[in-house]
Amino acid sequence: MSKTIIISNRLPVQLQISDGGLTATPSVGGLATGMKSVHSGGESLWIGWSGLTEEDTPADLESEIDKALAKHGCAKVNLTANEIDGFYFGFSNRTIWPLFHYFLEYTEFELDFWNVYKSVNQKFADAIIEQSNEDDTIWVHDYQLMLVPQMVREKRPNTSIGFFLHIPFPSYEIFRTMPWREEVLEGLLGSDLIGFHTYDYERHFLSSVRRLLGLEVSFNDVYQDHRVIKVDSFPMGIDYKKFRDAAIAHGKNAPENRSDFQIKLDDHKASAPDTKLIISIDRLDYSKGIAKRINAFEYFLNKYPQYKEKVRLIILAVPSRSNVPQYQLLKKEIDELVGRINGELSTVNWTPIWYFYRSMPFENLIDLYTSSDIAWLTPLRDGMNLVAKEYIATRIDKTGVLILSEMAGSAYEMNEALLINPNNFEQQADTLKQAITMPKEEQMARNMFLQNRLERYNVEVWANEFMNALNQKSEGDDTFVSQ
Ligand code: GDG
Repeated sequence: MSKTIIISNRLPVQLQISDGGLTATPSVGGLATGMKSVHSGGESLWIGWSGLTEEDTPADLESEIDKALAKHGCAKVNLTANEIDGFYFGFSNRTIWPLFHYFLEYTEFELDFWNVYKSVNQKFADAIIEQSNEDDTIWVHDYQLMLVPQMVREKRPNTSIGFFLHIPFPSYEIFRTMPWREEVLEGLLGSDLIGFHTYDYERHFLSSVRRLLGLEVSFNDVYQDHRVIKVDSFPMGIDYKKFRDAAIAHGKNAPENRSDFQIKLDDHKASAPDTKLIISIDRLDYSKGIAKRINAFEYFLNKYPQYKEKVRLIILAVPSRSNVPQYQLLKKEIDELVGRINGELSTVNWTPIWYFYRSMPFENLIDLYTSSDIAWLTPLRDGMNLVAKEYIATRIDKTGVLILSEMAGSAYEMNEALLINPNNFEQQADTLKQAITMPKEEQMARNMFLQNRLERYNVEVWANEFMNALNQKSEGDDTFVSQ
């Protein structure tokens, strides 16, 4: 029986080794949820790195780990600490991530990183070959594994292979600076279907294929060596029901069942009922524009001083890639900015910024979404940005204002939000004022459209549409004869 093979850098399962033994818990990320409809019922296998390096895996637990993963339909690729350094912290996060988010100044073109990236991609491809049959369908995810489709194609010329990129694909002018640009494009073109979040990313990719490889591109088909590769956009949705149900349950919570965090938020509201809460939630990443947002907040308070003591910015910055120097510098910059602004502007009754550098449990994330009046998300570049969608999904009474950067992929589908250019402080200050003073009826009218769309195009629909397009592609006879 044919099955679906999903491949991503990390498995959707968290392994923990302690004195009590081994535990494997499913992770609750967006990708894992979205793939539920694809990854279920024993007809699929998910291949990825377990999160434990070879050095950290006790030899006597090896088979126990394999068994624990198999229970979740997963199989692991073993990686050494050195490989993680070069492949993940190196090429993926010091070359591809900054380049694809237009941070050329942070991009490092290191031959050593590239070589490890190639060899680790080969490891993933080998694991796929070993665990799959010719008639299986393969879905590869994201920028860490861009060479895998071609590596699998070499051994499996007739297998159906899909690839989805979760981050932006940059314009040709940016992409062309990479020394290994042709190899990366060739790697991706091993797929039958290549998916992006937006039409713009798709267009950028096709332009690079045409100009760097000289291949024929017609509409959204690429013609290569008697093969036709389909390129399309599939904007990723969220698990709408999960967020909505959590918000409804949250609203019904008896006061004694409130989380400690919610009690603090409620106390704050009770003591300052006129104060508007603005939230921003991101991984601590330079692409998310957190430092600029804090500067823009200071600008806003100086431009409209009447809002001092009337607004509070809550920043949740989730630790991320702290081995990469750029992330360490950013952490320092944000610590200092928050300290300076709070030091300069705080009063006995008011601290302008509450800053949390940690990951919060899902329950507290819902506390934040449901307690805030405004969500302010200002990425400088972002493939999609799911936080924007999650915030809207949790607004049960349809109130709440979303201010969203037009540089986020989600902005293309969220026109009713207040869209801003994150580099324009003047515009952001005025938009914050607009959000603070927006009548409830207007908030509700905007959010009604947003919620309807999010409910319809949820993450399951996203996964199914991609799989259907891939299956249709392999059913159709679209090999071509070159002239
Ligand atoms: C990449 C692309 C694209 C955040 N803080 C906490 C927490 N979260 C959850 C959110 C959301 C997810 O993490 C973040 O997703 P984003 O889409 O905002 O951003 P990236 O992590 O950069 O994801 C992005 C995405 O892939 C999907 O293709 O949208 O553009 O960069 O789901 O809820 N969850 C919990 N505690 C936290 O403190 N539990």
